Amino acid sequence: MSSSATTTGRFPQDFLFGSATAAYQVEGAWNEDGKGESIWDRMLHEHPDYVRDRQNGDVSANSYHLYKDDVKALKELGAHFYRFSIAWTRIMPTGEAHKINQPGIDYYNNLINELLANGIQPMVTMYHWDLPQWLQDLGGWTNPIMVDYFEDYARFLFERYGDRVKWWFTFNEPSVFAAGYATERQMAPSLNKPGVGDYLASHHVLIAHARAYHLYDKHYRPTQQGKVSIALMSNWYEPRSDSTEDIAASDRAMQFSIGLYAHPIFSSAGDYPAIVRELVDKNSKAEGRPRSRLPVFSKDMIEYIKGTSDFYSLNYYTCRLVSPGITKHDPALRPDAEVSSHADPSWPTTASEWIKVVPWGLRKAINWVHKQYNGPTIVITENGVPDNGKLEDLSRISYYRVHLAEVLKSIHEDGCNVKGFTTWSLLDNFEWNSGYTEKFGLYFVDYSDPARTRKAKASVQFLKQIIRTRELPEETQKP
Ligand code: GBE
Repeated sequence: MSSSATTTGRFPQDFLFGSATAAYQVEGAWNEDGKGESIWDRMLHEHPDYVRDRQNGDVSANSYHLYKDDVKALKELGAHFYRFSIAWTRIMPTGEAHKINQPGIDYYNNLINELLANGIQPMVTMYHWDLPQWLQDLGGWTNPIMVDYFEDYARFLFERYGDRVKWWFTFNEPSVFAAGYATERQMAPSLNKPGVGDYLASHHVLIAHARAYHLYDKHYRPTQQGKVSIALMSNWYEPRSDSTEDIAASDRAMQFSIGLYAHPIFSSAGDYPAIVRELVDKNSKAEGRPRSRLPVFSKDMIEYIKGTSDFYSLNYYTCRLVSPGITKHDPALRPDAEVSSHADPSWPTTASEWIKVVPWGLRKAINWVHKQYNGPTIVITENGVPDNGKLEDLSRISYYRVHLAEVLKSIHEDGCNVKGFTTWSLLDNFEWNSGYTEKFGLYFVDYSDPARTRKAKASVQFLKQIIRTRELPEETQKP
């Protein structure tokens, strides 16, 4: 008998299941009804060669027009919530709060109302990478004035939607989108200022996050009673061996990829992790710079940022083995981390180059967060894998089976406070630099059909049963 259900128990009564998307990846309608231009619109219109199939999000799954179909899909799945993002440029075409776009506001009102009418809670990401180009022209996240613009935007969202939206994420994966300031041809804005642009952007993003949190806390929480968090890419970096060097490399990898963002917010000390401060300062000095490439928070700012999240939002996809050295491919492992990373050749591969199936890495990541940050409530805000294009997505079923089993272990055996799980993604969508070649959806989207019809893959029935019964089916049982 190989039942994970009997060995690891069930998902608690209050555990929530849902699915996620992001505006640029699904909405399409990139210039309709007054929407402004975002940095992804600009970058991919100018440089189609940055994307494997030279496609972009202009039309995508057309959720701007087909959101009712998306809600039907969520309903069929039995999802408790839908995590979607708002395109800043739909609400404020330039990013400026005195120029608002009513059709954009209506769109999210309609989506939110449709979700609630179907018993599905909206979870809203304010920023999933699509900055208004107008703000990028001012320097984007490298300019501290962005903190004010983001606060204006957050205020508007709380004001207009907070009566119905009770779950907010300020940012999705700052470690990933800050890489747009460090690299070329990948993330927008493709600024290629490694070790400078990415830290500067991250610094201002952390302050902007804290501003939005305090704004909510002070002015909206008393009446709206919701929660605010920030979604952090939280892949696991396993030491390559049990040598002290490799264990130290693993710690550095975790501190540079996660701690850089989580430590200022979730730790009791606040501020950047000591090892990050130490290494970037040391390297900046060795380079002959007059100051560190990693900006410094004042004492007041450290206090201001500390504690600004109501729970920990954990995105997990995969794992790497690490030892001392340098990594080129993983932007979260900046050269300052002095870490070299590899996938173990024995790990099962997937339709995505970078995702290897390493479910125990999820359990380790959850436990790491639990220990580092005093046992916060954790919601898994993304987990998923692309398939090979067939409706019988057995590889996705087995990916979720093994990852959900690790979530159960982290709850029942490790005592971690995990309260929710989110599949990435509801729909086949625009997968950034991979275009439409990587299909992460529980629902197939027919991109050859202008109607963009959605069809449930086999994993929908599998997940639906888990959501209904709160337990993992036997391995032998057909989904
Ligand atoms: C998340 O990011 C995003 O939140 C979501 O928008 C995205 O669709 C989803 O995951 C799936 O990717 O040289 O093969 O290693 C790695 C994931 C490219 C962050 C993969 C780009 C991870 C950033 C290329 N990475 N991705 S390589």
